[in-house]
Amino acid sequence: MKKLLTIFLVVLSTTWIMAGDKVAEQIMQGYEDGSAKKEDTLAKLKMRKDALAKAGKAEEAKEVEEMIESMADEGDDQAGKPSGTQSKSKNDYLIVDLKSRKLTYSATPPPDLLKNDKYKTDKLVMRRIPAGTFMMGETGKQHKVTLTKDFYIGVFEVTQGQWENMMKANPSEFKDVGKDAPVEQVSWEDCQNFMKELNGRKSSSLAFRLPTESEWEYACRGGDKKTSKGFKYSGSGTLDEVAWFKDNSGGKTHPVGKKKANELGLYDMSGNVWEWCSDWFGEYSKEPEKDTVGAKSGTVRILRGGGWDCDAGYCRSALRLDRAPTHRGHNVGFRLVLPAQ
Ligand SMILES: [Ca+2]
Repeated sequence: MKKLLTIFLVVLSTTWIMAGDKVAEQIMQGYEDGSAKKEDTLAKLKMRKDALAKAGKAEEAKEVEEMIESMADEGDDQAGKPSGTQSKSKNDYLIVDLKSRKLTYSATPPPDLLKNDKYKTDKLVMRRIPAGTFMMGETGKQHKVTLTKDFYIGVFEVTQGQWENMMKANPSEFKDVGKDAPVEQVSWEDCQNFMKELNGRKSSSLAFRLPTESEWEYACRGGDKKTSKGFKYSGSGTLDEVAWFKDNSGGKTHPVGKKKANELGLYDMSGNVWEWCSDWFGEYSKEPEKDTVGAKSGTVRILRGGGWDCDAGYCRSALRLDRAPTHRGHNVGFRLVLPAQ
């Protein structure tokens, strides 16, 4: 009996040490939800790092060290400061807990955004896009569009992990790529069901939806003149820097957030998977427009951005594609929008 108990205790303590990431994650959670100060969080992370190093967990200790470094690199304007001292950009980022539907606002992206899988599975990270005006459509045929309201848009395409969290199933063809790869084989109508689930089937104030085509292109182009650098693709004139497409994808999707972000910190707007927009397809107006929502009715919905199997030309920020709302493809996914309050 005593021997069994000893084994149990050894297993228990080993498990605790193995869960290095989990402990660091819990420490970070307090910082992200604003209940812990930056200096206290840093001190706790340093203690955790030392404990891991002592226990011979060099790899885990290094991960925590990286979290500490990226936090130290941040400016002072961020979540975790007492209210009243935050700048008006305190709501630049929104972190959605997919299980509890809790929304947490922050001035900065999570320091471990690209390193911690939870932001690509159990949580959803969105960026606030300020209202503004831009030139929409193909060069030479552009028309002026003004978006009068700020909105949040996912920094990543919706992933297989996030889809599974809501729908308890994964329709994707490329399951082997991982839970952090974009969900595909989802129709426009499937996406509506996902959003119903996320928004809550009962009374709820959540209003996640697909981006309108103009919101999508505005975000893809990096916003208005103040922020956009006018690239041909989202975030670069060189597609390989920012996108998975025919020439570099190896015939499959890739985990989100592995290429360079665009001017607004959004990943994979060009390439990886095509992204559904809310609009019915319609011809553009030649006149300036505001808050466009597409044709009043139709038979095909808009897709944007190109996918892993596309030639570069299909990944241009201006390129439009349309498909029936029931269409499912192994190169078609989506990202979410939430109107800003
Ligand atoms: Ca994409």
